[in-house]
Amino acid sequence: MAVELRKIIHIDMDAFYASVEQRDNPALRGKPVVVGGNPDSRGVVATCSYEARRYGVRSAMSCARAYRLCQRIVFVRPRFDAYQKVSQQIRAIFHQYTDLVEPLSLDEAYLDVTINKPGIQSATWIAQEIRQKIYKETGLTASAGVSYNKFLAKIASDVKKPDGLTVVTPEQAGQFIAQLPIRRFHGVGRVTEVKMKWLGILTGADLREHSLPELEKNFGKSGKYYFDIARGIDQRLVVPNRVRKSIGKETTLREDIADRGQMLTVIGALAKRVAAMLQAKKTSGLTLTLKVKYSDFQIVTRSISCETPLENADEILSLVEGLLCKTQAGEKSVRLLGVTISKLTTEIPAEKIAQMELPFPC
Ligand code: DCP
Ligand code: MG
Repeated sequence: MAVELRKIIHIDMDAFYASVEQRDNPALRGKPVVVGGNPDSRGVVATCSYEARRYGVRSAMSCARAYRLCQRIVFVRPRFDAYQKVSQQIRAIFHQYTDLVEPLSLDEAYLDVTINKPGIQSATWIAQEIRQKIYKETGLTASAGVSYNKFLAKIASDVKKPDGLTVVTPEQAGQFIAQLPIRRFHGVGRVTEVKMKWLGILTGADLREHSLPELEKNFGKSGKYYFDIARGIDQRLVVPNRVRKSIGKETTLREDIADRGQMLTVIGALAKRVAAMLQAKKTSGLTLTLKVKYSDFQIVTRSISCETPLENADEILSLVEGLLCKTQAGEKSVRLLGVTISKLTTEIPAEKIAQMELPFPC
């Protein structure tokens, strides 16, 4: 029986925040630009222009380190409203083609265009049209990956960044996956990468040589996922407008940090991103959770519930410091930080919110 293959596009804006800054301030064009904190404080790089990447600057690196790598870097503060606006513009373009749009962040989404509104046969053609429309309407470039599942489309969108398009056909998939270093596989984090290398798995081809029982023995439930993706199999659907139970953001730090001030800067950036996401979803939430993963990989979470819904970064920040104090962060160094808002008001009827008398454990 012939299996009908899907047509999936993954779109990701190039150096998103930095490109918006360069667009809006011509003096920044062609220059190494970092969006984030200050080089003389404990700021962290949210992102940087491709000019800055040539010097080795990367997201999540401390701004001080970025400055050491390139002293010509111009440091710019983020303007979330501007990013939000572009995000709405690109989503409107996606919906001209399909409502099967699954946004992953402000600048990134999956589209299932197997059946699409204009009735275009070629997903590659659609991806090119979308990239052109994005450029015309926003003045910004996006890269796209086109394939028959999410896994391949996402990796493909990264291949010719910036301003590129990569197609992986079913015929090409085997070869494409075989040469991929395993760290490029979505879902393979730093820990798994180390373990895979220890097992002699460096590329997709190596992964493919391991049997399902072997992979399950070493990676538990994820073993089946790795087994499948090594063969180009990924059945995950593009799920539009997921009903979210929480909105959060976490970041694995490029280097472990032990300084609380530095942690608060990272948390501040996370709080701003979470607040922007809450605004985009027109929601707010009653519970704030801080997640901390120490250098020894132990994970702890600390939560606080409020009477009135949290919706902006300042409200989140004012509470999150207290939560950090309830962890051992600082005594122990930290490799990951996360901020999540749950009990979203969109899930709770308005009259219930008014009645609620939640404890305020502070
Ligand atoms: N971002 C952030 N902190 C991070 C990673 C990302 O604040 N640790 C923000 C800034 C980015 C945006 O999210 O501009 C999108 O993230 P991407 O990973 O897509 O990175 P970019 O769009 O900046 O660059 P690329 O061209 O590699 O996609
Ligand atoms: Mg991007």
